[in-house]
Amino acid sequence: MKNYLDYSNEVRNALEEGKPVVALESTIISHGMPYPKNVETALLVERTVRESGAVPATVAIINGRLKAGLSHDEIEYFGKKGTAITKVSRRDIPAIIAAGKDGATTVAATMIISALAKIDVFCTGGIGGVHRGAAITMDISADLEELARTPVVVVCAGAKAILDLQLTMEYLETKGVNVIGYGTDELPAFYTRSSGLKVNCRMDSPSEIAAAWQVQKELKIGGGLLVTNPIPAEYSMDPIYINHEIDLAIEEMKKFGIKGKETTPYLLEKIQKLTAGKSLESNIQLVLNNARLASEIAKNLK
Ligand code: PSU
Ligand code: MN
Repeated sequence: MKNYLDYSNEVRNALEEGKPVVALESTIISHGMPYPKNVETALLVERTVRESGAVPATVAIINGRLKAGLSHDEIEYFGKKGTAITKVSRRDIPAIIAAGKDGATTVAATMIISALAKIDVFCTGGIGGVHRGAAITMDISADLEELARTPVVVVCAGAKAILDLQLTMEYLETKGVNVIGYGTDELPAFYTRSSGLKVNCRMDSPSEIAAAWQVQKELKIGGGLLVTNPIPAEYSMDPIYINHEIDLAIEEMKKFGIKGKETTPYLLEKIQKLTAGKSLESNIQLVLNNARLASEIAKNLK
C-alpha cells in the first residue's frame, strides 16, 4: 500500500501504538457544507475526536495520493475549493489516482481507504441511500453497496428524508448489513430522531457495538456495520417543517433536471438555503455527536 497511501505522522504513530483512530470523510467538506462553515466543522470534528481520546484521520485524495490524516492547510484547501474538487466514490478512485488529481471522498470511497489504512471506525453525518423514485431512476448510492462489502464500522445519524428510507433499509437487509440503533429502536432520520422505521438491532453502549464488530470480523462475515445515532434532542428539527422543505428541494431538483452524482450535493445546498442555515446548525451538531460515539467505539476495540 506504500505505493498509494500516505499517513499523517499522527495517524501512523497512533496505528503503530494501537491507539484508537477514527476516519472522517471529505465529500462532506467539499460538497456537503458551504465555506467557511465546512472548514470550521471539519476542524471541530477533529478536535472532538481528540477530546474523546481518539485520533482523527480525515481521508481524501491529493495529487493522486490516498491520504489518511490531513493537515489544517489541506482541510482549508478542500473547503475553499469546494465543488471544484471531484466528488470521488468507488468507481472514481483509480482514474483520479492515475491522473494525479485531487478527490473528495464519499462514504463509499472513505470506507475503501479506511480499510486499506487499517482503520476500523469511520464517522460521518449521513450516508447515501435509495433515492425516492428509484424504481424509475435507479438512483441508489454506492455507499450501500460499500457497506455490503468493505469491513468498516460507519457511524452516522441515519439518512436524510431526501431518500426513501424504507427502501434504503430493505436494500441493506438484502445485502446483509446490520443496522444498529444507538439507544433507539427506530432509524433516525438525520435532522430528526425518528423515522417510524425499525432498525435491525438496538444497542445501548459503545462496548456492545465493538463486541458485535469483533465477532463479525473474526467470523469473516464480511462487509461493514452501520451504526445510526440520533441527533441530540436539543438540536433536532420539527419533522413537519424540515420534511416540507425537503419536498420543496426535491421539486426544484426535478424542475432543473438534476441527476446522478449531482443529486445529493444539490439537495443538501438547497435545503440549507430553504432553512436559512438552521438545518446546517443541526447538521454540524449531529456530526459532533457522531464523532463522540465513533471515538468511544474505537476505544473499545481490542
Ligand atoms: N448525506 C449528507 N451529507 C453528505 C452526503 C450525504 O447528509 O455530505 C455525502 C456523503 O459523502 C455521501 C454522499 O457518501 O453524499 C452520497 O452521495 P451519492 O448519493 O451521490 O452516493
Ligand atoms: Mn446517486
